[in-house]
Amino acid sequence: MNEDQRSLFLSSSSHFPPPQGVKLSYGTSGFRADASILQSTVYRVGILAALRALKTQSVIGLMITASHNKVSDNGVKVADPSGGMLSQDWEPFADTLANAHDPQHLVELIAEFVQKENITLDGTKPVEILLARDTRPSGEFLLEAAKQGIGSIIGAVALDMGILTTPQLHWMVRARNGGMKASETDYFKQLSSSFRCLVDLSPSGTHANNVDDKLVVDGANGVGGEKLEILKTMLNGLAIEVRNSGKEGGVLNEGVGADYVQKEKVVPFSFGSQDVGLRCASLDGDADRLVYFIVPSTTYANGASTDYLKQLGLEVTFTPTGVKYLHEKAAEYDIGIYFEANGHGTILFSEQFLCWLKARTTELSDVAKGSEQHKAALRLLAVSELINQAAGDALSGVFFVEAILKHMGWSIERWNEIYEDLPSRQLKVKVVDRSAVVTANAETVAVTPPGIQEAINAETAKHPRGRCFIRPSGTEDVIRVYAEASVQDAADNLAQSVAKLVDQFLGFGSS
Ligand code: G16
Repeated sequence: MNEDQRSLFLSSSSHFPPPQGVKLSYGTSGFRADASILQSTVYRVGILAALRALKTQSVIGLMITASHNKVSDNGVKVADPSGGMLSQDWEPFADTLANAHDPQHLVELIAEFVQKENITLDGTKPVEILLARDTRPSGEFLLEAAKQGIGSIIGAVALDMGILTTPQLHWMVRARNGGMKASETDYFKQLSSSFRCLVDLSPSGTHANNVDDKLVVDGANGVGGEKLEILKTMLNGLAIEVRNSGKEGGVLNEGVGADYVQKEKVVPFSFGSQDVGLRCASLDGDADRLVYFIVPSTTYANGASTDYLKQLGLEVTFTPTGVKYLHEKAAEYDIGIYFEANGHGTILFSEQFLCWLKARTTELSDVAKGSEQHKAALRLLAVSELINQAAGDALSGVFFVEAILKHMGWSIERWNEIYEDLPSRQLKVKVVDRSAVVTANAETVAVTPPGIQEAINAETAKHPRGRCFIRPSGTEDVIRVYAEASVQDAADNLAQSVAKLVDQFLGFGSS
């Protein structure tokens, strides 16, 4: 590292001392904490993103969001050149950077890493980092810290894309690295044209059964509602009403949003008896989760969905919670589909499979054009454009679901009937130290604290079809408890008794 670079680091890092007495870690979805302590972390992630761009010689993304967390929290995460999450091998360096105290030490750590990774810091090959944030008020000053971090690396250029959904930023990074146009308008155009294409390819006569009724969307008082308002003006024939868009004065993620609807099993603020029979959907704060529901009960996947998918002959595999694990697994298939129960998810198509599909659409004889086989290939290609392959995207998800319902001629009730959910309950328990729970087998077994898994097993055995597990949250200071059983009361009781166990083993002893 040359002297200019060294002194640039020293002077800029002295403005961003890390918070005292806090150890931060790049968790399930980047760093998350109360926004007031995040300035130095975001500055350092700016440095990390710039180094990642130099290392890969590609466009990198930096998103400031705390997604479903409360409005006073914020967070930061990096999007890799593919548009996916930061490669997991770089996470330990992110932790080291975030927790380094003295500016001199920080510079030494960076110099060492740059040498190990063979990164050239002479500005001869400039790189770009796309920055965006959600609607949290703290996003503005945190974005400034990220710019300072990027600016402290010679040859790294920060491009502020403004307020975006998280999946929009991931999409832009992927598109730019693929040599495609990547503005917000390009994103809207791709979604709307592939949606129109799918609707045009729907079998005729499938628009019956109330499927043309309007869709009512809860925007979680976040960025998604506002973007959906723009997108819907580009589409005829789809009536969408957006509520909780944030303009009505509601608070982000408070009594609204996909996390609230799915975990609490209640309808969001401003939804009620007037909406019975309508198709409703809920986004989360940064619009990367989507949950469809009907008033008064929610429809989302649980253990019963696994059985259903297996019955269809599909291969089902498990990973720990977190899209960063799921995405990596899905990328191993020609078509990899992952959706978490909480509404995150997307579909990945391998390049090889897409090439094969394209060949199917062009190589067919004139007679075969217009055949069912031809249409099926065109549909799959349109799906690969509509679905955001960089990251799970609630906006693209809405249009994908709407296209499928139109294609099948299904109402939301009909969709809900394809299998029956097992009753379930999720609870969270505040604990002194969430890292005291260590899990194994894709988070289905708690290895520590000793004895807790045996106690959970004993509770679970009391309930027919009981299933229960605990895991430390990757985004909040809590332990999550998930329980299923043959009837709702039993699922509720199982979750309650295991929450008590968690509290006895490592909590504050309050329950
Ligand atoms: C993030 C991840 C999700 C994961 C969720 C789990 O969601 O992106 O893949 O399901 O965390 O959160 P926890 O560990 O607290 O249960 P988000 O929407 O907060 O970015």
